[in-house]
Amino acid sequence: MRLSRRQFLAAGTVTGASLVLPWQLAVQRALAQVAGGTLPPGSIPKYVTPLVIPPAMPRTAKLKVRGGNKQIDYYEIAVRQFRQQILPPGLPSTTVWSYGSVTSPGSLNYPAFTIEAKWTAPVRVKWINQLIDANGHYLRHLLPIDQTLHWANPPGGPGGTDQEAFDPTPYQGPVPIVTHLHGGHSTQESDGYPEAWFLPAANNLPAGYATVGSFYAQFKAEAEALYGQPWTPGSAVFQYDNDQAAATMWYHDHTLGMTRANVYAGPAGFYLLRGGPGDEVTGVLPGPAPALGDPAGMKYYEIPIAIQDRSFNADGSLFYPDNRAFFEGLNQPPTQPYLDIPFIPDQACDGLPSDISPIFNPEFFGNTIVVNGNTWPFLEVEQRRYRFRFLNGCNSRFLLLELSNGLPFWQLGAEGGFLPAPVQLKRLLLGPAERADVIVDFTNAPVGTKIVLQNLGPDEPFGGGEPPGDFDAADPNTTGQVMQFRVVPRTSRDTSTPPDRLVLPAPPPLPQATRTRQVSLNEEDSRTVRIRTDANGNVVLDCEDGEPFGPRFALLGTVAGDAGVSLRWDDEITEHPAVGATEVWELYNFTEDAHPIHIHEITFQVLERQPLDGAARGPESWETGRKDTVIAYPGETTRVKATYDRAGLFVWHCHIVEHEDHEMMRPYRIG
Ligand SMILES: [Cu+2]
Repeated sequence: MRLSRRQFLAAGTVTGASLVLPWQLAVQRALAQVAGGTLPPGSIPKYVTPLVIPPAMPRTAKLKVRGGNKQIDYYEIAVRQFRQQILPPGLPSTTVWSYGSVTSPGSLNYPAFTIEAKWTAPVRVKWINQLIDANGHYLRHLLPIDQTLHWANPPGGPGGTDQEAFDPTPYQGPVPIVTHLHGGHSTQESDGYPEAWFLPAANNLPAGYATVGSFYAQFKAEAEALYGQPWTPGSAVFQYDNDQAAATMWYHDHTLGMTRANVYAGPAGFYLLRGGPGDEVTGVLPGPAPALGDPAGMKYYEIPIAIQDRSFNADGSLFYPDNRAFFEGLNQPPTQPYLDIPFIPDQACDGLPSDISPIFNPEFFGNTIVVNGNTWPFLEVEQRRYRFRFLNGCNSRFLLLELSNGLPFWQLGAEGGFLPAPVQLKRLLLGPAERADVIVDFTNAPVGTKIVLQNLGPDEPFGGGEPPGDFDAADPNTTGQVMQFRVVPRTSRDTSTPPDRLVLPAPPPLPQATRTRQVSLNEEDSRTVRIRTDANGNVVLDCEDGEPFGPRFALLGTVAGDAGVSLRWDDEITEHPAVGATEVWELYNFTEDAHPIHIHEITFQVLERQPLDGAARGPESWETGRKDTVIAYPGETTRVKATYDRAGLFVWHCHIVEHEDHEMMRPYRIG
């Protein structure tokens, strides 16, 4: 039996490395090269482009708060399409999307400029969808969009949005967007709810298309009443109170069923919240970070670093797969070995239609590493301490970072603010959407040293553990490298405190939990497509003796007895904490992979993890602060505790965005 990449991994997990059979080794070798577009990653020169340090996003205005003397930082930020040199000079530029201030055209960049926010000072953003051309006509998506998922579905028209469609062709219409502030403590209408998307105000929107998602009108009315600023067509006005602890946040698209493609095309940026009791560090942190009004040539010692995997074509365009065969490591017929099964809406077994989407890939691994918008950049670092805010901005890839000269990371914080104390780490594990606020001390690294930030995570789904025993590390020639640090002499005195002497503000203790919820992570194979592998290695339909084709999708749900109950995006809400309630959520992972689970609106404390048949263990040292995303390992229950303090409709989901887009997301309601 041929194993899919996922099944192979599961077999590896169960049997252990010592029992690998020869044919499995062949599969392993085949996996060593990550498939992608027509530009071979090995042909891209490394460490020729300096790291871009995203400047602070320019404000549009300062506004007075209604009935108060507080000021609001006001931004008008649009998503636009443009070309950027992501590959090194000499190679073609790439068409991407990103955010930029409409009142400062030079601010359009992938990744987006950083929004700098101050504790309790509100930030208001008018998010504008400007995915239109010079004639005001809508732009099509850069990437193939599968319409058979439960997705935004503008062609469904008003009343037919946010549903599955049965059209197997890629979507060619105007692009819906809605922005989520990841880590935000937002009112529901400002959270970027996946069904609150909006199309651009193009002058050729197709007749009959819905221009907004099913929750847009309600949230528009609520936000206009709250903030007094109208939502004009093609936009939404969100306001962020910034009343939570200082933290490394980021903003990115969250549209139902197409987040993977919207984010892969580029729109994402850092949002750094500073000040308040959560930022009261005893000692001096390395800085400064980019700020508004900085003179040219300013030196920065606090730098955000967004790591993403991408694949490219020879013409510089982004590659993202356009058919399910890619995920299976197969071809499309007639090229052998091929995947030849019926897809939605064609008939499969038992007289029933297929339930497998034709374009969608259950995960995606790029073969090139992009850091702050460039492939494999370098950064000159002085012989001093630096503060880096790492973000794993990959779609599916878990990163396991290590410095090639053995320098340690001092991790100070995670998604929800500072840890109780700095922790020294040789390796930094980051699941998709996780952040690590770290200090690296280059003081004693000799001038001229070239240090590679390496990635030892796998080029495939992560199940926990360390290489080489538990999995093969990423290809050391490509995805095993992230960026390079080049040590140069110090140009000024380093006034920062050695990391082991920093005293960090401990997160305030959470009250006793009043309720424990059991929720589940599940995976399903096809119910109507059964397959076998023929003598030529082709995977074909076999309704008589075949095995279920899979995976169809991963899901969240509840727990009954010792089994997961899978629920879909549009099933009734099952999680509704009371306003102010403190709850423990037990995340039962019944799948074969680790999933980074993100709960919107709150930050949680990771209490412990427990194998389904074993003893509990406490959180990792770097998980002892507040977090908003946690790795739930296969075959384990992960317990997280939070106070659900603000009423509203929010979501929780897996941040492998391919999973999130295809049912591994659930709404939940506070109050
Ligand atoms: Cu997942």
